[in-house]
Amino acid sequence: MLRIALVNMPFADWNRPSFALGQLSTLVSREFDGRARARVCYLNQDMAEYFGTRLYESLSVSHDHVDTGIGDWLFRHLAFPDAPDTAAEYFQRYYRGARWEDFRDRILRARDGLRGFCAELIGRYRLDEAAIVGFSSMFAQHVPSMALTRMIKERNPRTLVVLGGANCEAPMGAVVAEHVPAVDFVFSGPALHTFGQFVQCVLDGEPARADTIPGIISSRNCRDPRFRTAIGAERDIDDYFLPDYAGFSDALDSHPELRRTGTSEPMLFFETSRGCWWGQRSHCTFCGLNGESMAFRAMAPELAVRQFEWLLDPAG
Ligand code: B12
Ligand code: SF4
Repeated sequence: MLRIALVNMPFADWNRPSFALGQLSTLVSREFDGRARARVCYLNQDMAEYFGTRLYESLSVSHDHVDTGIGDWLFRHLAFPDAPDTAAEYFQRYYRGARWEDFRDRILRARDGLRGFCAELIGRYRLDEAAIVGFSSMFAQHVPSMALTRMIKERNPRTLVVLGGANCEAPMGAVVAEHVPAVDFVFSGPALHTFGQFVQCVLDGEPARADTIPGIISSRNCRDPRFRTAIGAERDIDDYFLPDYAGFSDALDSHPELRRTGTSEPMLFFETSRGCWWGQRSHCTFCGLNGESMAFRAMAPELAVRQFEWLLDPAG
């Protein structure tokens, strides 16, 4: 049985599941039943407890912090240990003055303990024993994912580490494949076809065969324009994937402190459309979606209703 760990890193909100990882987990059970098993691991909730719920909430959503890149900066020394420390320059540029003194102390203390805590989490979730570890990267999850990737590879170089999500869509994904050797494959754009194809390559003992699949980028194919600028083939939205939320509810159960001390309420997602109705006519200048994933696609209404029924009564 191929063991796959799908990881949601900080600074994803602690109170929401990763819809992407939930879908990919369902894909694995649907297409590889008995041959591969996926589990979604909410390390962001462990990290929320580590930082303290209120500080974590503010680091992940407040514009005081989202705009300073602090989520990525905090994990920089673990992802790129050979790079010189930038704490002095960073705090010269951001969080200057007496108003931020306590915050700076708290952040530096938290940063000092991150290596030990990440090592503990790798052990707790047995990430170095998985055949494949997949990270979903949106916004400030990028460097935290690379940090853990590096630490997993140090423990077990045979674990295949892959990265996908909004931060990996072409042309960003190719740059990661080129410059971050610890990441074996990067998934650009939709992955409901490509991830299954990749798992099949691994089951066949030929992971490098994935280099021939548009939407999957490695250090070998990243300079070839056919792969560098490609996104994965789209799966019909009416090919219905209920997300696997089991890992999310387990994580909430094992971190009651978050609900007790946080200001956010847990919530679940549903998907009834993809792309953007507005953007396909008039693309906003600050938008992170590219032209290829912009076309609006709506789910058949009866499937949307079935999804709501499932959300309201998952056992029914
Ligand atoms: C829903 C949504 C939200 C929700 C929920 C976010 C959440 N925590 O899950 C809310 C409203 C809370 C939100 C908030 C924010 N969001 Co938002 N959000 C979206 C939106 C509309 C959809 C994301 C989604 O779930 N799609 C459905 C899933 C299934 O698609 P997906 O994530 O792309 O996953 C597919 C592939 O990428 C791939 N994949 C993904 N992960 C992985 C992992 C592996 C291993 C593999 C193989 C493949 C893979 O496979 C999936 C299936 O095909 C996108 C825009 C968009 N249409 O994509 C913006 C978007 C992701 N958000 C964005 C931003 C910037 C933010 C904020 C930072 C805004 C802010 N300044 O506060 C916050 C961050 C909140 C936080 N800390 O978590 C940007 C991200 C840019 C970037 N490069 O990362 C996007 C792309 C919007 C944009 N126009 O630029 N967001
Ligand atoms: S930012 Fe992008 S996704 Fe949002 S409305 Fe504008 S075009 Fe659509």
